[in-house]
Amino acid sequence: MRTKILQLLRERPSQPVSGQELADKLGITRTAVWKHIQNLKKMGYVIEAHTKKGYIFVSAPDKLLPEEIGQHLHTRFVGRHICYQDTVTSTNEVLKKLAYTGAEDGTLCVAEEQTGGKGRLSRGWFSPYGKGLWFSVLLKPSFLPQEAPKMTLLAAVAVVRAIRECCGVEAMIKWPNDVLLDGRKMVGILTEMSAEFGHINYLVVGIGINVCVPREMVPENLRDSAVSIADVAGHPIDRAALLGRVLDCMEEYYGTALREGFAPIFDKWREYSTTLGRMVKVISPDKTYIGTAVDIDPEGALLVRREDGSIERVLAGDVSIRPAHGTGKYQ
Ligand code: BT5
Repeated sequence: MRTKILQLLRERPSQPVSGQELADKLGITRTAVWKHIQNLKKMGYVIEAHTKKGYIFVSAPDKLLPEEIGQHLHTRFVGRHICYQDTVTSTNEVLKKLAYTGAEDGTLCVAEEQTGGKGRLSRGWFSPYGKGLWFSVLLKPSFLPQEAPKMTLLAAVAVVRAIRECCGVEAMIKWPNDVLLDGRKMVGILTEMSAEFGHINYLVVGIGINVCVPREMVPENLRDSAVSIADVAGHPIDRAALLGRVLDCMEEYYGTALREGFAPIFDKWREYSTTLGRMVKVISPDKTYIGTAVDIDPEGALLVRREDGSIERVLAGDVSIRPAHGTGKYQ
C-alpha cells in the first residue's frame, strides 16, 4: 500500500494529491491513508500536508528501501521479494538462512552496511554504511552444478552493463569476475552454492559495488586498489536506480543462459573484458608464468598463450592474475 501511495504522489510532482483521492484510488479510508503517510514520514520520506489541498511528495530518504528499489524494477521474479536490513554481517549469510527456510527464487537481500562482508577464500569485503550496494540474489537454476561458476561471469556482465548505462563510466571486467574502473576494483562478486549430486538446490550471488565510498574512509591497504563509481563519474549516483538496473540485467541474462546456454553471455563478457589481449602473469600453486590472455573457453576458463606458443587453460579459484609488467594496478 505504501508503495502505491508513493507512486500516486510521485506521478504529480509539486502538486497536492488529496487524501480523499488517494483513499478512493486505493479503496481504503482517509484515516488509513493518513496512517500510511505518517509511517512513510517515519521512514524518512518528506511529504508535505497542505490543509484542504492534500499531500505533496518532496523527497525520498537515501536508503535502499524496497519502496525505492521497486520503482526502478522491471523484472518478473528477481528482486520481487526483498529482505532489506540496516546492518548485517553478510547479505550472503542472511540469504543462505532464508534459502534454508524456503525463500523464493529471485529473493534479494540488501543492506546499508555489512560488518562481516565476505570475499572469496575467506577474504573480507569492506562495506561501509550507505556508501555502496551490498546485496545478494537467490537463484534456483535448472542447470547442473558444474555450470554454477559461470553465474559469476554472468553477474559481472550484468553489473558492467548496468553501471555503464546508469552512471556513464567505462567499467571493465578483469577475469574472472572483478569489475574495474581505471584499473582499480569497484565491484566484487561471490557466488555460493548448495547442491547435491547433479542438482543445484540454490545459488546465492553476492555483489558488492562501491558507489560513493569516500577515499579517506577506505582502509589504507585498499586505498590504491579500490575505487568508487562517484570518484570517476563526478556526479551523484542514485543507488536504488542502479540496483534496479543491475537486477533487470541479471534477470535478462539469466533467462538467456537458461534458454540458450552461456555462449551469448560469454560474448558480452569478451566485449567488456580488460584481460583479453593483455600480457598476464599467472601465479598458480605449482607454477608461475607470463603469457598473453587470448580468450575464455566454453567453461569460462581463461586461455593463456605462453611465449613458446603453448596454450594454458587457467581455472578460476586457483590462480592469481597480475599485469605482466607494471604499475601494480589491476588490468
Ligand atoms: C570478492 O572477493 O571480490 C567478492 C566480494 C563480494 C562482496 C559481496 S557484498 C554482498 C555479498 N555479501 C558478502 O558477504 N559478500 C558479497 P575477492 O576476489 O576475494 O576480493 C576480496 C579482496 O578485495 C579483499 O581481500 C581486498 O583486498 C579487496 N577489497 C575488500 N573490500 C573492497 C572494496 N570495498 N573495494 C575494493 N576492494 C576491496
